[in-house]
Amino acid sequence: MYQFEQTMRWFGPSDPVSLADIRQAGCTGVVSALHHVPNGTVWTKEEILKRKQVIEEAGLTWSVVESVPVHEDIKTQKGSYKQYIANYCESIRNLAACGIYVVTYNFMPVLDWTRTDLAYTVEDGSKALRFEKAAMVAFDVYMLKRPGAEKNYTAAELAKARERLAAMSEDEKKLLQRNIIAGLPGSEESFTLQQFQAALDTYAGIDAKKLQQHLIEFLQAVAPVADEVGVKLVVHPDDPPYAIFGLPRVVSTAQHVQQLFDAVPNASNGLCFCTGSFGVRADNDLPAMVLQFGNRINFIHLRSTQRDADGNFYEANHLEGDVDMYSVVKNLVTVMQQRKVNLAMRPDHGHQMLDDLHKKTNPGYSAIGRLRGLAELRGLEMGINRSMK
Ligand code: CS2
Ligand code: MN
Repeated sequence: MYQFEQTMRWFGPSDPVSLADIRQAGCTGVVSALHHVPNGTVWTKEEILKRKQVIEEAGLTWSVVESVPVHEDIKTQKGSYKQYIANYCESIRNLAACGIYVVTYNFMPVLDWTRTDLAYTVEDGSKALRFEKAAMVAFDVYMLKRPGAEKNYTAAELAKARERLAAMSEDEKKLLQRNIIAGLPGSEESFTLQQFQAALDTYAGIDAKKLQQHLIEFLQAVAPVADEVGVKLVVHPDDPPYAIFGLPRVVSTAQHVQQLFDAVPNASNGLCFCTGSFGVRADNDLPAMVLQFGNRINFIHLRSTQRDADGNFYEANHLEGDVDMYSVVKNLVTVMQQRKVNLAMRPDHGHQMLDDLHKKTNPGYSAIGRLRGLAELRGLEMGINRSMK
């Protein structure tokens, strides 16, 4: 019987959630990255082994890297991008030499995952991450004042954003700005307004077609190296899975993903199946995507989101919200039996709840909310496994 390898993300020694906590949550592995190594720099064997040793001393395995970040120059094909690609290949070789074989990355321009509210109180009093459309538009058009931003929105959306802005205090505006561009856990960038606009400007003339071509060329350079050393590269989908700030998006839909596999068929070219990211779009059929990409899924993020008619969403409890978690897990269980592999899975984010409400935590990455998610998910998996016998 093949099962999820249960993991949690660990941000390294400064993470308020300890490796001992992660072990007590029932995990056997962790997902980690060398966040102190500047984006674009080679991950040396020495640094990798140092982190690996700390993890193993706690009785855990370093199962997956999330992420080796892709430098902006690679996405835009500017500056020293060829050097950065060579460095990326070197990091892959070094990870394999240290016995780490799954490497996550994303190809989102400028910003990693984006939310407007990091402490949205849900009905039961726990706190969740939320993306509110009107707040996003207000920031883009009236605070950042991105040239031409109005063209990306309808008159009704703009009116709503103006109303939203007028109701915000100065402190609330500062907080909104911080939430959007100061960098969420795991992202490698943090910006002031000016820096952010300058970063957006580097994408002038790069549409989705061009960005996709850059991703394909990146994979064409890196995948042969990954194939050779036995590393699986897994792309994390765009979060949210549609254009923001007028930036192109290329990993938001089943069609995008299929195009990547068609263009770069190498065995190492794989997917991090993140239900919380893909699930924000109603036109992504998640259980069907598991079957379509079953052979390419080499890492799994399980979480759910709840959409509303206005284009807002918040992170729901793992078994609630819009994601049909039962069908997703059932299909993943089937894929694992067919492929005869245990795939690493992590509960992706969780609510801030119970004691964690009084602690300083990384938004989305508090211990108890993720423990709740993981516990529910492993119960679901066990029930499915038993009933399939
Ligand atoms: C986020 C990101 O949704 C998520 O998992 O926490 O940090 C994500 O891990 C990265 O974009 C992957 O490269
Ligand atoms: Mn994810």
